[in-house]
Amino acid sequence: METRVTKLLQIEHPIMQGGMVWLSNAFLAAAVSNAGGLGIIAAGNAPSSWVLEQVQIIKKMTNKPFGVNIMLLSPYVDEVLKVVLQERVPIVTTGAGNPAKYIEHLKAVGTIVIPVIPSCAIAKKVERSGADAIIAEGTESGGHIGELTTMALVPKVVDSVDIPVIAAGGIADGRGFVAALALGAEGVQMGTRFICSTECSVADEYKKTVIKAKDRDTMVTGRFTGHPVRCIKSKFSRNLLKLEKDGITIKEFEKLGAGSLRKAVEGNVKEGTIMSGQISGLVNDVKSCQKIITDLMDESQTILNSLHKR
Ligand code: TUI
Repeated sequence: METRVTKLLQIEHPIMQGGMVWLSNAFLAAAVSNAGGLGIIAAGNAPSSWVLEQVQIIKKMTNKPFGVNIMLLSPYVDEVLKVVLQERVPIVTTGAGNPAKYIEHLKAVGTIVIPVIPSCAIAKKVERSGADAIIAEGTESGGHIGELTTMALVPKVVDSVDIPVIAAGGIADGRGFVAALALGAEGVQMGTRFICSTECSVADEYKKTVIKAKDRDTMVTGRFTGHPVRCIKSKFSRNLLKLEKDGITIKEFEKLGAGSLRKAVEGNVKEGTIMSGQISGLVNDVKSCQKIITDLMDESQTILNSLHKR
């Protein structure tokens, strides 16, 4: 399938893998890129030495395009940016903030810049600042989220900008992919689906928790901090929400939350934060990135054919 997104990124399928903090490393990203999608390494809160190492690994694992996601709340943003510029990373996505001031530096070395945005106002701002495309991410997503649903956000963003729009949030199969195309998106980004891939190095307990999750098993903590996070309900996250309601301060909240994602990623799902999207309820198996992408494209073709027949 060819769209402006496949042409811009020079990839076979308009499918990107979300830059998930502590989950999206070079091994996952290389698997997605080798399967014809766009793999993305998440810089997250890691120092630039880790990002450099991951970029060097992925360059050995694939000749295909790949990206790095810069999480703008990270204390290491400036040093990560330096590594990304030095290494001539082909594509950069950004999250958790407005990347306007970084765009011209990245574009100056030929990097394609695709910010993740939660609203039309920010979409327009980053388009004016020179973004090549945008990822419109609905509140169904895992991790740090905006307020609008994918269904309400994507068509509105499509109408508000001229650059290509990639839909994210609540997409895990061919049905979601075709729906995103119907909303005017020219590609999708998926996170949760790729957590449950053979190549994702997260602990098995994390994958099992996503697979076990039903439709209503995610919750949002930290709304009062201005940085709400969607995760799977657990003893830890329920307790965090209770403390929030009891009037804990932002500082105390952040102290409790710090390091909790990493704990879960390493297998301590009881005391950790299991970031995952609402679509966890639809993800029922672990399969290779190649199979995730081929199955999704096959399902989409079947749906599109049946629509034509109606
Ligand atoms: O960034 C994400 N997902 C993330 S980041 C993350 S690490 C984290 N952990 C705890 C608290 C906060 C972050 C885990 N998951 N997705 C992309 C995304 N970007 N979602 C929302 C946004 C966003 C929000 C505000 C993008 C731009 C923005 O701009 C506000 C402004 O300053 O104009």
